[in-house]
Amino acid sequence: MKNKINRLLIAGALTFSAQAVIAEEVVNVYNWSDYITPEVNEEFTAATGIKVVYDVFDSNEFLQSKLLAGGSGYDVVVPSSSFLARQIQAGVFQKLDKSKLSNIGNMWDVIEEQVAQFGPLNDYSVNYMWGTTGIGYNEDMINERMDNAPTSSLAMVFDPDVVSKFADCGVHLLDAPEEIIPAALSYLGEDPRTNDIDVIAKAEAVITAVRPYIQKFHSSQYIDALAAGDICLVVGWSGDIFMASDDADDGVSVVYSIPEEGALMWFDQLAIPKDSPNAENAHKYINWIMDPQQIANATNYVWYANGNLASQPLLDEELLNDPAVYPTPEVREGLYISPQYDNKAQRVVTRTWTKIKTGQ
Ligand code: N2P
Repeated sequence: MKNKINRLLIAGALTFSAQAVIAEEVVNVYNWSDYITPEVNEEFTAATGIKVVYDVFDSNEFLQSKLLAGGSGYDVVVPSSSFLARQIQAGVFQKLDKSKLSNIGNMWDVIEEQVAQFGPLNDYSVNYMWGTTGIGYNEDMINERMDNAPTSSLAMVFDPDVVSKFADCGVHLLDAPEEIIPAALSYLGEDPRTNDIDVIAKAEAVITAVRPYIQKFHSSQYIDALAAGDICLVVGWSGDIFMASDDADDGVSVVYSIPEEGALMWFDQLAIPKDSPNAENAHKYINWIMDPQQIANATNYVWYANGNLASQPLLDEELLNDPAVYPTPEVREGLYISPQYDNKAQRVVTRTWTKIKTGQ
């Protein structure tokens, strides 16, 4: 009897330590909200035994403050290219070990070339998804308030005579200074990528003039709010607006338009912080995401284009053929990439944004 109890205790201890070993196999991923289908992570765990601890954010600035503080504990993070370029310079990231990325050949050179404009990003990262920043609106609510509203122009949000008509149905702007300030400049016909602080000041004037009509600066709540008919207009991210359209309540029609004045085309990149606790697993995770079927499943779910050429035959045709998701070369001509601010312009942009938001 006693022996039996001992055996049970030993068996229990063994089970416990075996679990402890399994529990050590994790990858800590920090990605944008509403940007994946859960099966991608579940199937990764089923295939590798590595648990995915998945946290989300909705702001590059927020991610950056965690990375610069160090010791974030994350193994894989997803900054946008302009931010990633600065973070690489600040020494936050390790180079990818491409010998561990057997799926690297699936990536799309067109996107790699775009990303390379920001610096040696392809040594440190691979593309997750990319998209545009444009206008999302509720068709009926806009039509009720204005005949022939300029729905494909940034006048929708930056012309006080226009946006004031929509203030009562709810207008959101992204809380993303490095996207909204360039948008205001492109509305003015100025270079959206400028570092000239006198030109940046013109954006401040534009946004300040419409500030009374903006209900909120926020970068994720607009998905549900648009879908429920709680807001009627947003400057937001392409796939998020498609998602709102897809999820919309009965009778709610949500539309995305790429502004005719030009729109930002951004690239979100998978990268491994230098202090990643599980860099080996991080490489396995990134390689999994580069599997054409996995990233196709994610794109088919979130409606963002990805940088994986081999995934294209696996995408819903509706997505691949939609120029608002995969812009045609003509549409692409109207798109610009993020500004790269020097320190001075950066400080001005940050200060300007606080001033705009707080109204001081
Ligand atoms: C997904 C947000 C897209 C990321 N919800 C914008 N860089």
